[in-house]
Order: sequence, then structure tokens, then C-alpha cells
Amino acid sequence: MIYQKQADFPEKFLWGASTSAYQVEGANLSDGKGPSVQDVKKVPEGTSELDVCADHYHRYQEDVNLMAEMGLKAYRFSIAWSRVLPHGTGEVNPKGIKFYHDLIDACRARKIEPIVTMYHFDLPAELDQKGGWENRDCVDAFLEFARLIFQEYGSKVKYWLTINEQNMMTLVGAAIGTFSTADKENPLRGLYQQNHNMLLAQAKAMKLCHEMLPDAKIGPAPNIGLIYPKTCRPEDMIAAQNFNAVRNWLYLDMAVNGYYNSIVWAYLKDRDALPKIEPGDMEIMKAAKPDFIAFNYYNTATVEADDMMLEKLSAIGNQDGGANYQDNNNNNQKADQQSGQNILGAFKSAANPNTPKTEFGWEIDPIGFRSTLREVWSRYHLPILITENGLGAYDKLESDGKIHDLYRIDYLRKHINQMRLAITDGVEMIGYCPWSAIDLISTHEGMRKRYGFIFVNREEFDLKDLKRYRKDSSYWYQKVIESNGQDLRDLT
Ligand code: BGP
Repeated sequence: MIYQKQADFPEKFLWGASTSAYQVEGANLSDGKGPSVQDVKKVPEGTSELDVCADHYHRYQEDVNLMAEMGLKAYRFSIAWSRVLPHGTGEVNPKGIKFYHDLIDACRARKIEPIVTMYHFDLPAELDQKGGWENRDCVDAFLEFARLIFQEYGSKVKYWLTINEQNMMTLVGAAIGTFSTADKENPLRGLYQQNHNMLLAQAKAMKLCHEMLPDAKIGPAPNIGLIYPKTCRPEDMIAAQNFNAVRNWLYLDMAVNGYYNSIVWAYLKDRDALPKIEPGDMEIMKAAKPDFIAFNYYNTATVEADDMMLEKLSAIGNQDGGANYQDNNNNNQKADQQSGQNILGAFKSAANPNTPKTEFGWEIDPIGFRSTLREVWSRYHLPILITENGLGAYDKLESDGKIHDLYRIDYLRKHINQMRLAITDGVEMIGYCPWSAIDLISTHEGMRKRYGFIFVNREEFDLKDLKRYRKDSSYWYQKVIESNGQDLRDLT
């Protein structure tokens, strides 16, 4: 579709930026915070521990001031569950409770809308020791946590996100430091039991939010990116549909419509990996409705049919195409690290020759952003909030005291352009919160892979002075926000 005139961004569009608690706060075992799974995991070799990060815990006021200077309309951050409930349930940590009050108040004082992720990869370690999400008690623990934070912050927070990237935790959890399974006989079954319990916890939290906070809005926040077939070979199309189901639609079908995606269900059934569903679970999931869909978009992926596997499967009379996967770009490094845990089946990842790559090997696909937005809208018809999108790079503080991250401007411009085209296509959008507001620790690449609009002066192991510097991209984004997305020109 070629338009002569593009639609404008909605008037109250939430131009924002994102972070997550364990990657930005630091003070990970201070002021009464209990450890999370991130604090007890072994950090990837050559990367920093999580005790300081960007020191946002101590410098949030300065950071929020800088965000206000940039003109941000929203700040998406997460609450560290074990900062407010050090053991996951029970005893409440007043200092942790106070920290998020202070942060939310600082945002509101600067007219920045707080968008709160309830859980971003940091399950309290004590809950993990008790079986984590495989233990159904975790659902109740999440509800206890939800009730506490809705009670505390509900009068000041309108937008809530349930779980960040549940799909990535399920698909590549070992690389993110989140999931292991007690089901040694059939790990796939264990993983999808955890997944089921999380879906249930999410549904219950959405219901609770609507009961306790009738004016608030809540939605899921998976990582969504369309899957392309490598060619127009029909087998490749089936492969792409399989991976789309496993990677994307399972999570949104359940969050929005309350049913299991049938392709994934057939796949799990075939491998004796169906989750145990208690009476009433499906009714709860059906009744719980999100107000919007939030998702993180970094890139698309491409798959092709795995001919060898197809042959094997047809030899044993199984032609379902499998739904095994290997996510090839966004999480290719993450996936590669979990040797043995990737279940290669009847499709395999393929390179996409049409998309350039970041310095860290992630594909860049702004047009894929538009097609992903279109697809999500046409499947679910709920307003969309983008909670992550961004470019990880080796930014450098130059001798002029500046960070000339023109590559990031180029990346963001292309994505914002495509988002505007999607709006012109009829997609309803609430906001856009790129990753990340400020430099922070990457999930597995440490401090060297920077995403922020604001530079933090530290290296991997040398904390230097942690001074903040606005990058060129932050001045450019300020102009974008001031013009409500009209002015995407370079800085002059
Ligand atoms: C998403 C996560 C974020 C963030 C981002 C960038 O998957 O929600 O927590 O880290 O990816 O990933 P990375 O840090 O691996 O470059």
C-alpha cells in the first residue's frame, strides 16, 4: 500500500523509554532486597555482576530529571518482586516499597506516565528454590505480589504490564537466567507446565487489577516478531506458521482469547508434554481480558522446513511439521548458549539476506515491525503499546564529551516511520517505549552492549564516576516527541 498522506500519531501518544529493575537499579542485595534468580545465577563470563548496574536505585531522581529534559511522556520500568517481598511472599520490605513510591512520584512530578512491568525476568530466588513456576504455589505468590503493588501504587499508576517476555523465558530461559525444569524425564513438559502456570498467574493478575483498580489498564508484554518462510515453498510456509505459533501466537491467543493455540497444543500432545490443567483454569483464562497488548519488537526471524527431519517424521508416519524451533536472530546468541536445550525439529532457522545486522548480529527489520504490528492488530484488535525496540551498540564517549550515536537515530527513525505507516494502515497504537532509557546491563552481554538514550560512564568492571551524558539520539528523540512524531530529520 502506498499512501499519499500518512496518519498522524494520536494526540496523547506515549513517547517513552524502558528499563528493567535487575538491569538498571543495582543495590541488588541492599536495603532489605532479597535475591532474585538473576542475583544467584552465574553471570556470563566477562560480564559485570548486578550489584551496581547504572546505580538507578540511588540516582533515579537525576535519571528522571534527564528523562523529563528529553520530554519523555512515559517511563516503563519494572518492580523487582524480591525488593518489595524479599522472600517472594510474606514479609514486606518497607525500604523497597518506598523506593518505588519515590520513583513513581518523581515521574509524576515531571509529568511522566509510569508504565510498570510487574515481573521482568527476576523471580525471587526463594520461590525458585521451591520449584519456581513449575510449582503451582507460585501462581498464588504472584497474586500476593500483585495485590501488594496494586494496593501500594494503584492510585498513581494507570498502565500495568504483567510479565515481560514470557515467551523468551520459555524458549530461551537458560540464556536469560530464568528457567530450569525439575521434569528430567521430559523437560519440554516441565517447561510448558511453568508456562501454563505463568499464563494462569497473568490471567488472575489481570482480573485482580480490574477488580481493585477499575481505572487502570493492564496487558501482557511478550516479545513478538513475525516469522518469514525462507521461500514460497509450501513446506517453508508450514515451517513459518509452526514457529509463529510457538514463538508468538501461543502467548497472545491465551492472554486475549483464553485458549491454547491449536498448533502448539498438537505439538505438545505429540511429545507427551501437555501441561496439567486444573479444573477452572481455562475458565479463568477465558474470563480475563487485557486492555491492550504490549510487546517488545527487535526483529523478525526466518525459518525453512527441515527436510531431513521431515523425512524422518514421514518415515514414522508423523507429518505435523513439528513445532521445534531455533530462534535465529533476536535470541540467537541466547539460544546458542543453551546447548542441548534447543529442540530442533521439522523447521530450522535460516538467514535473511534482506536485513542488515547490528554490531551484535541482530537483524534490523523496520518493515517487519510494520507487518508485525498489522498482524497483531488484525488477530486481536486491541490497542498496542510497544514496550521495547532498540539498538545495542558499542557507544563511545568522545573527547568532546558527547556520544554520537547516529546509527541509533537511523534505527529509531526507520522504526518510527514504519510505526506511522502501521497507524496509517489502521493499527491502533498507544505508545512507543524504546529500550532503553539509560544504559544498563544487557541480558547476557554485560555493559558493553549499550542501548540507552543516556550514557552511563562506566565500563564492564571499572565503575568510573557513573556520570550521565545525554547521547545525540536523546536530543533527536526530544525533537521527535516535541513534534509528536512529525520531525524525524537528523540533528543539525
Ligand atoms: C529483551 C529483554 C530486555 C533486554 C533486551 C535486549 O529481550 O526484555 O531485558 O535486555 O531484550 O537484550 P540484550 O540485553 O540481550 O541485548
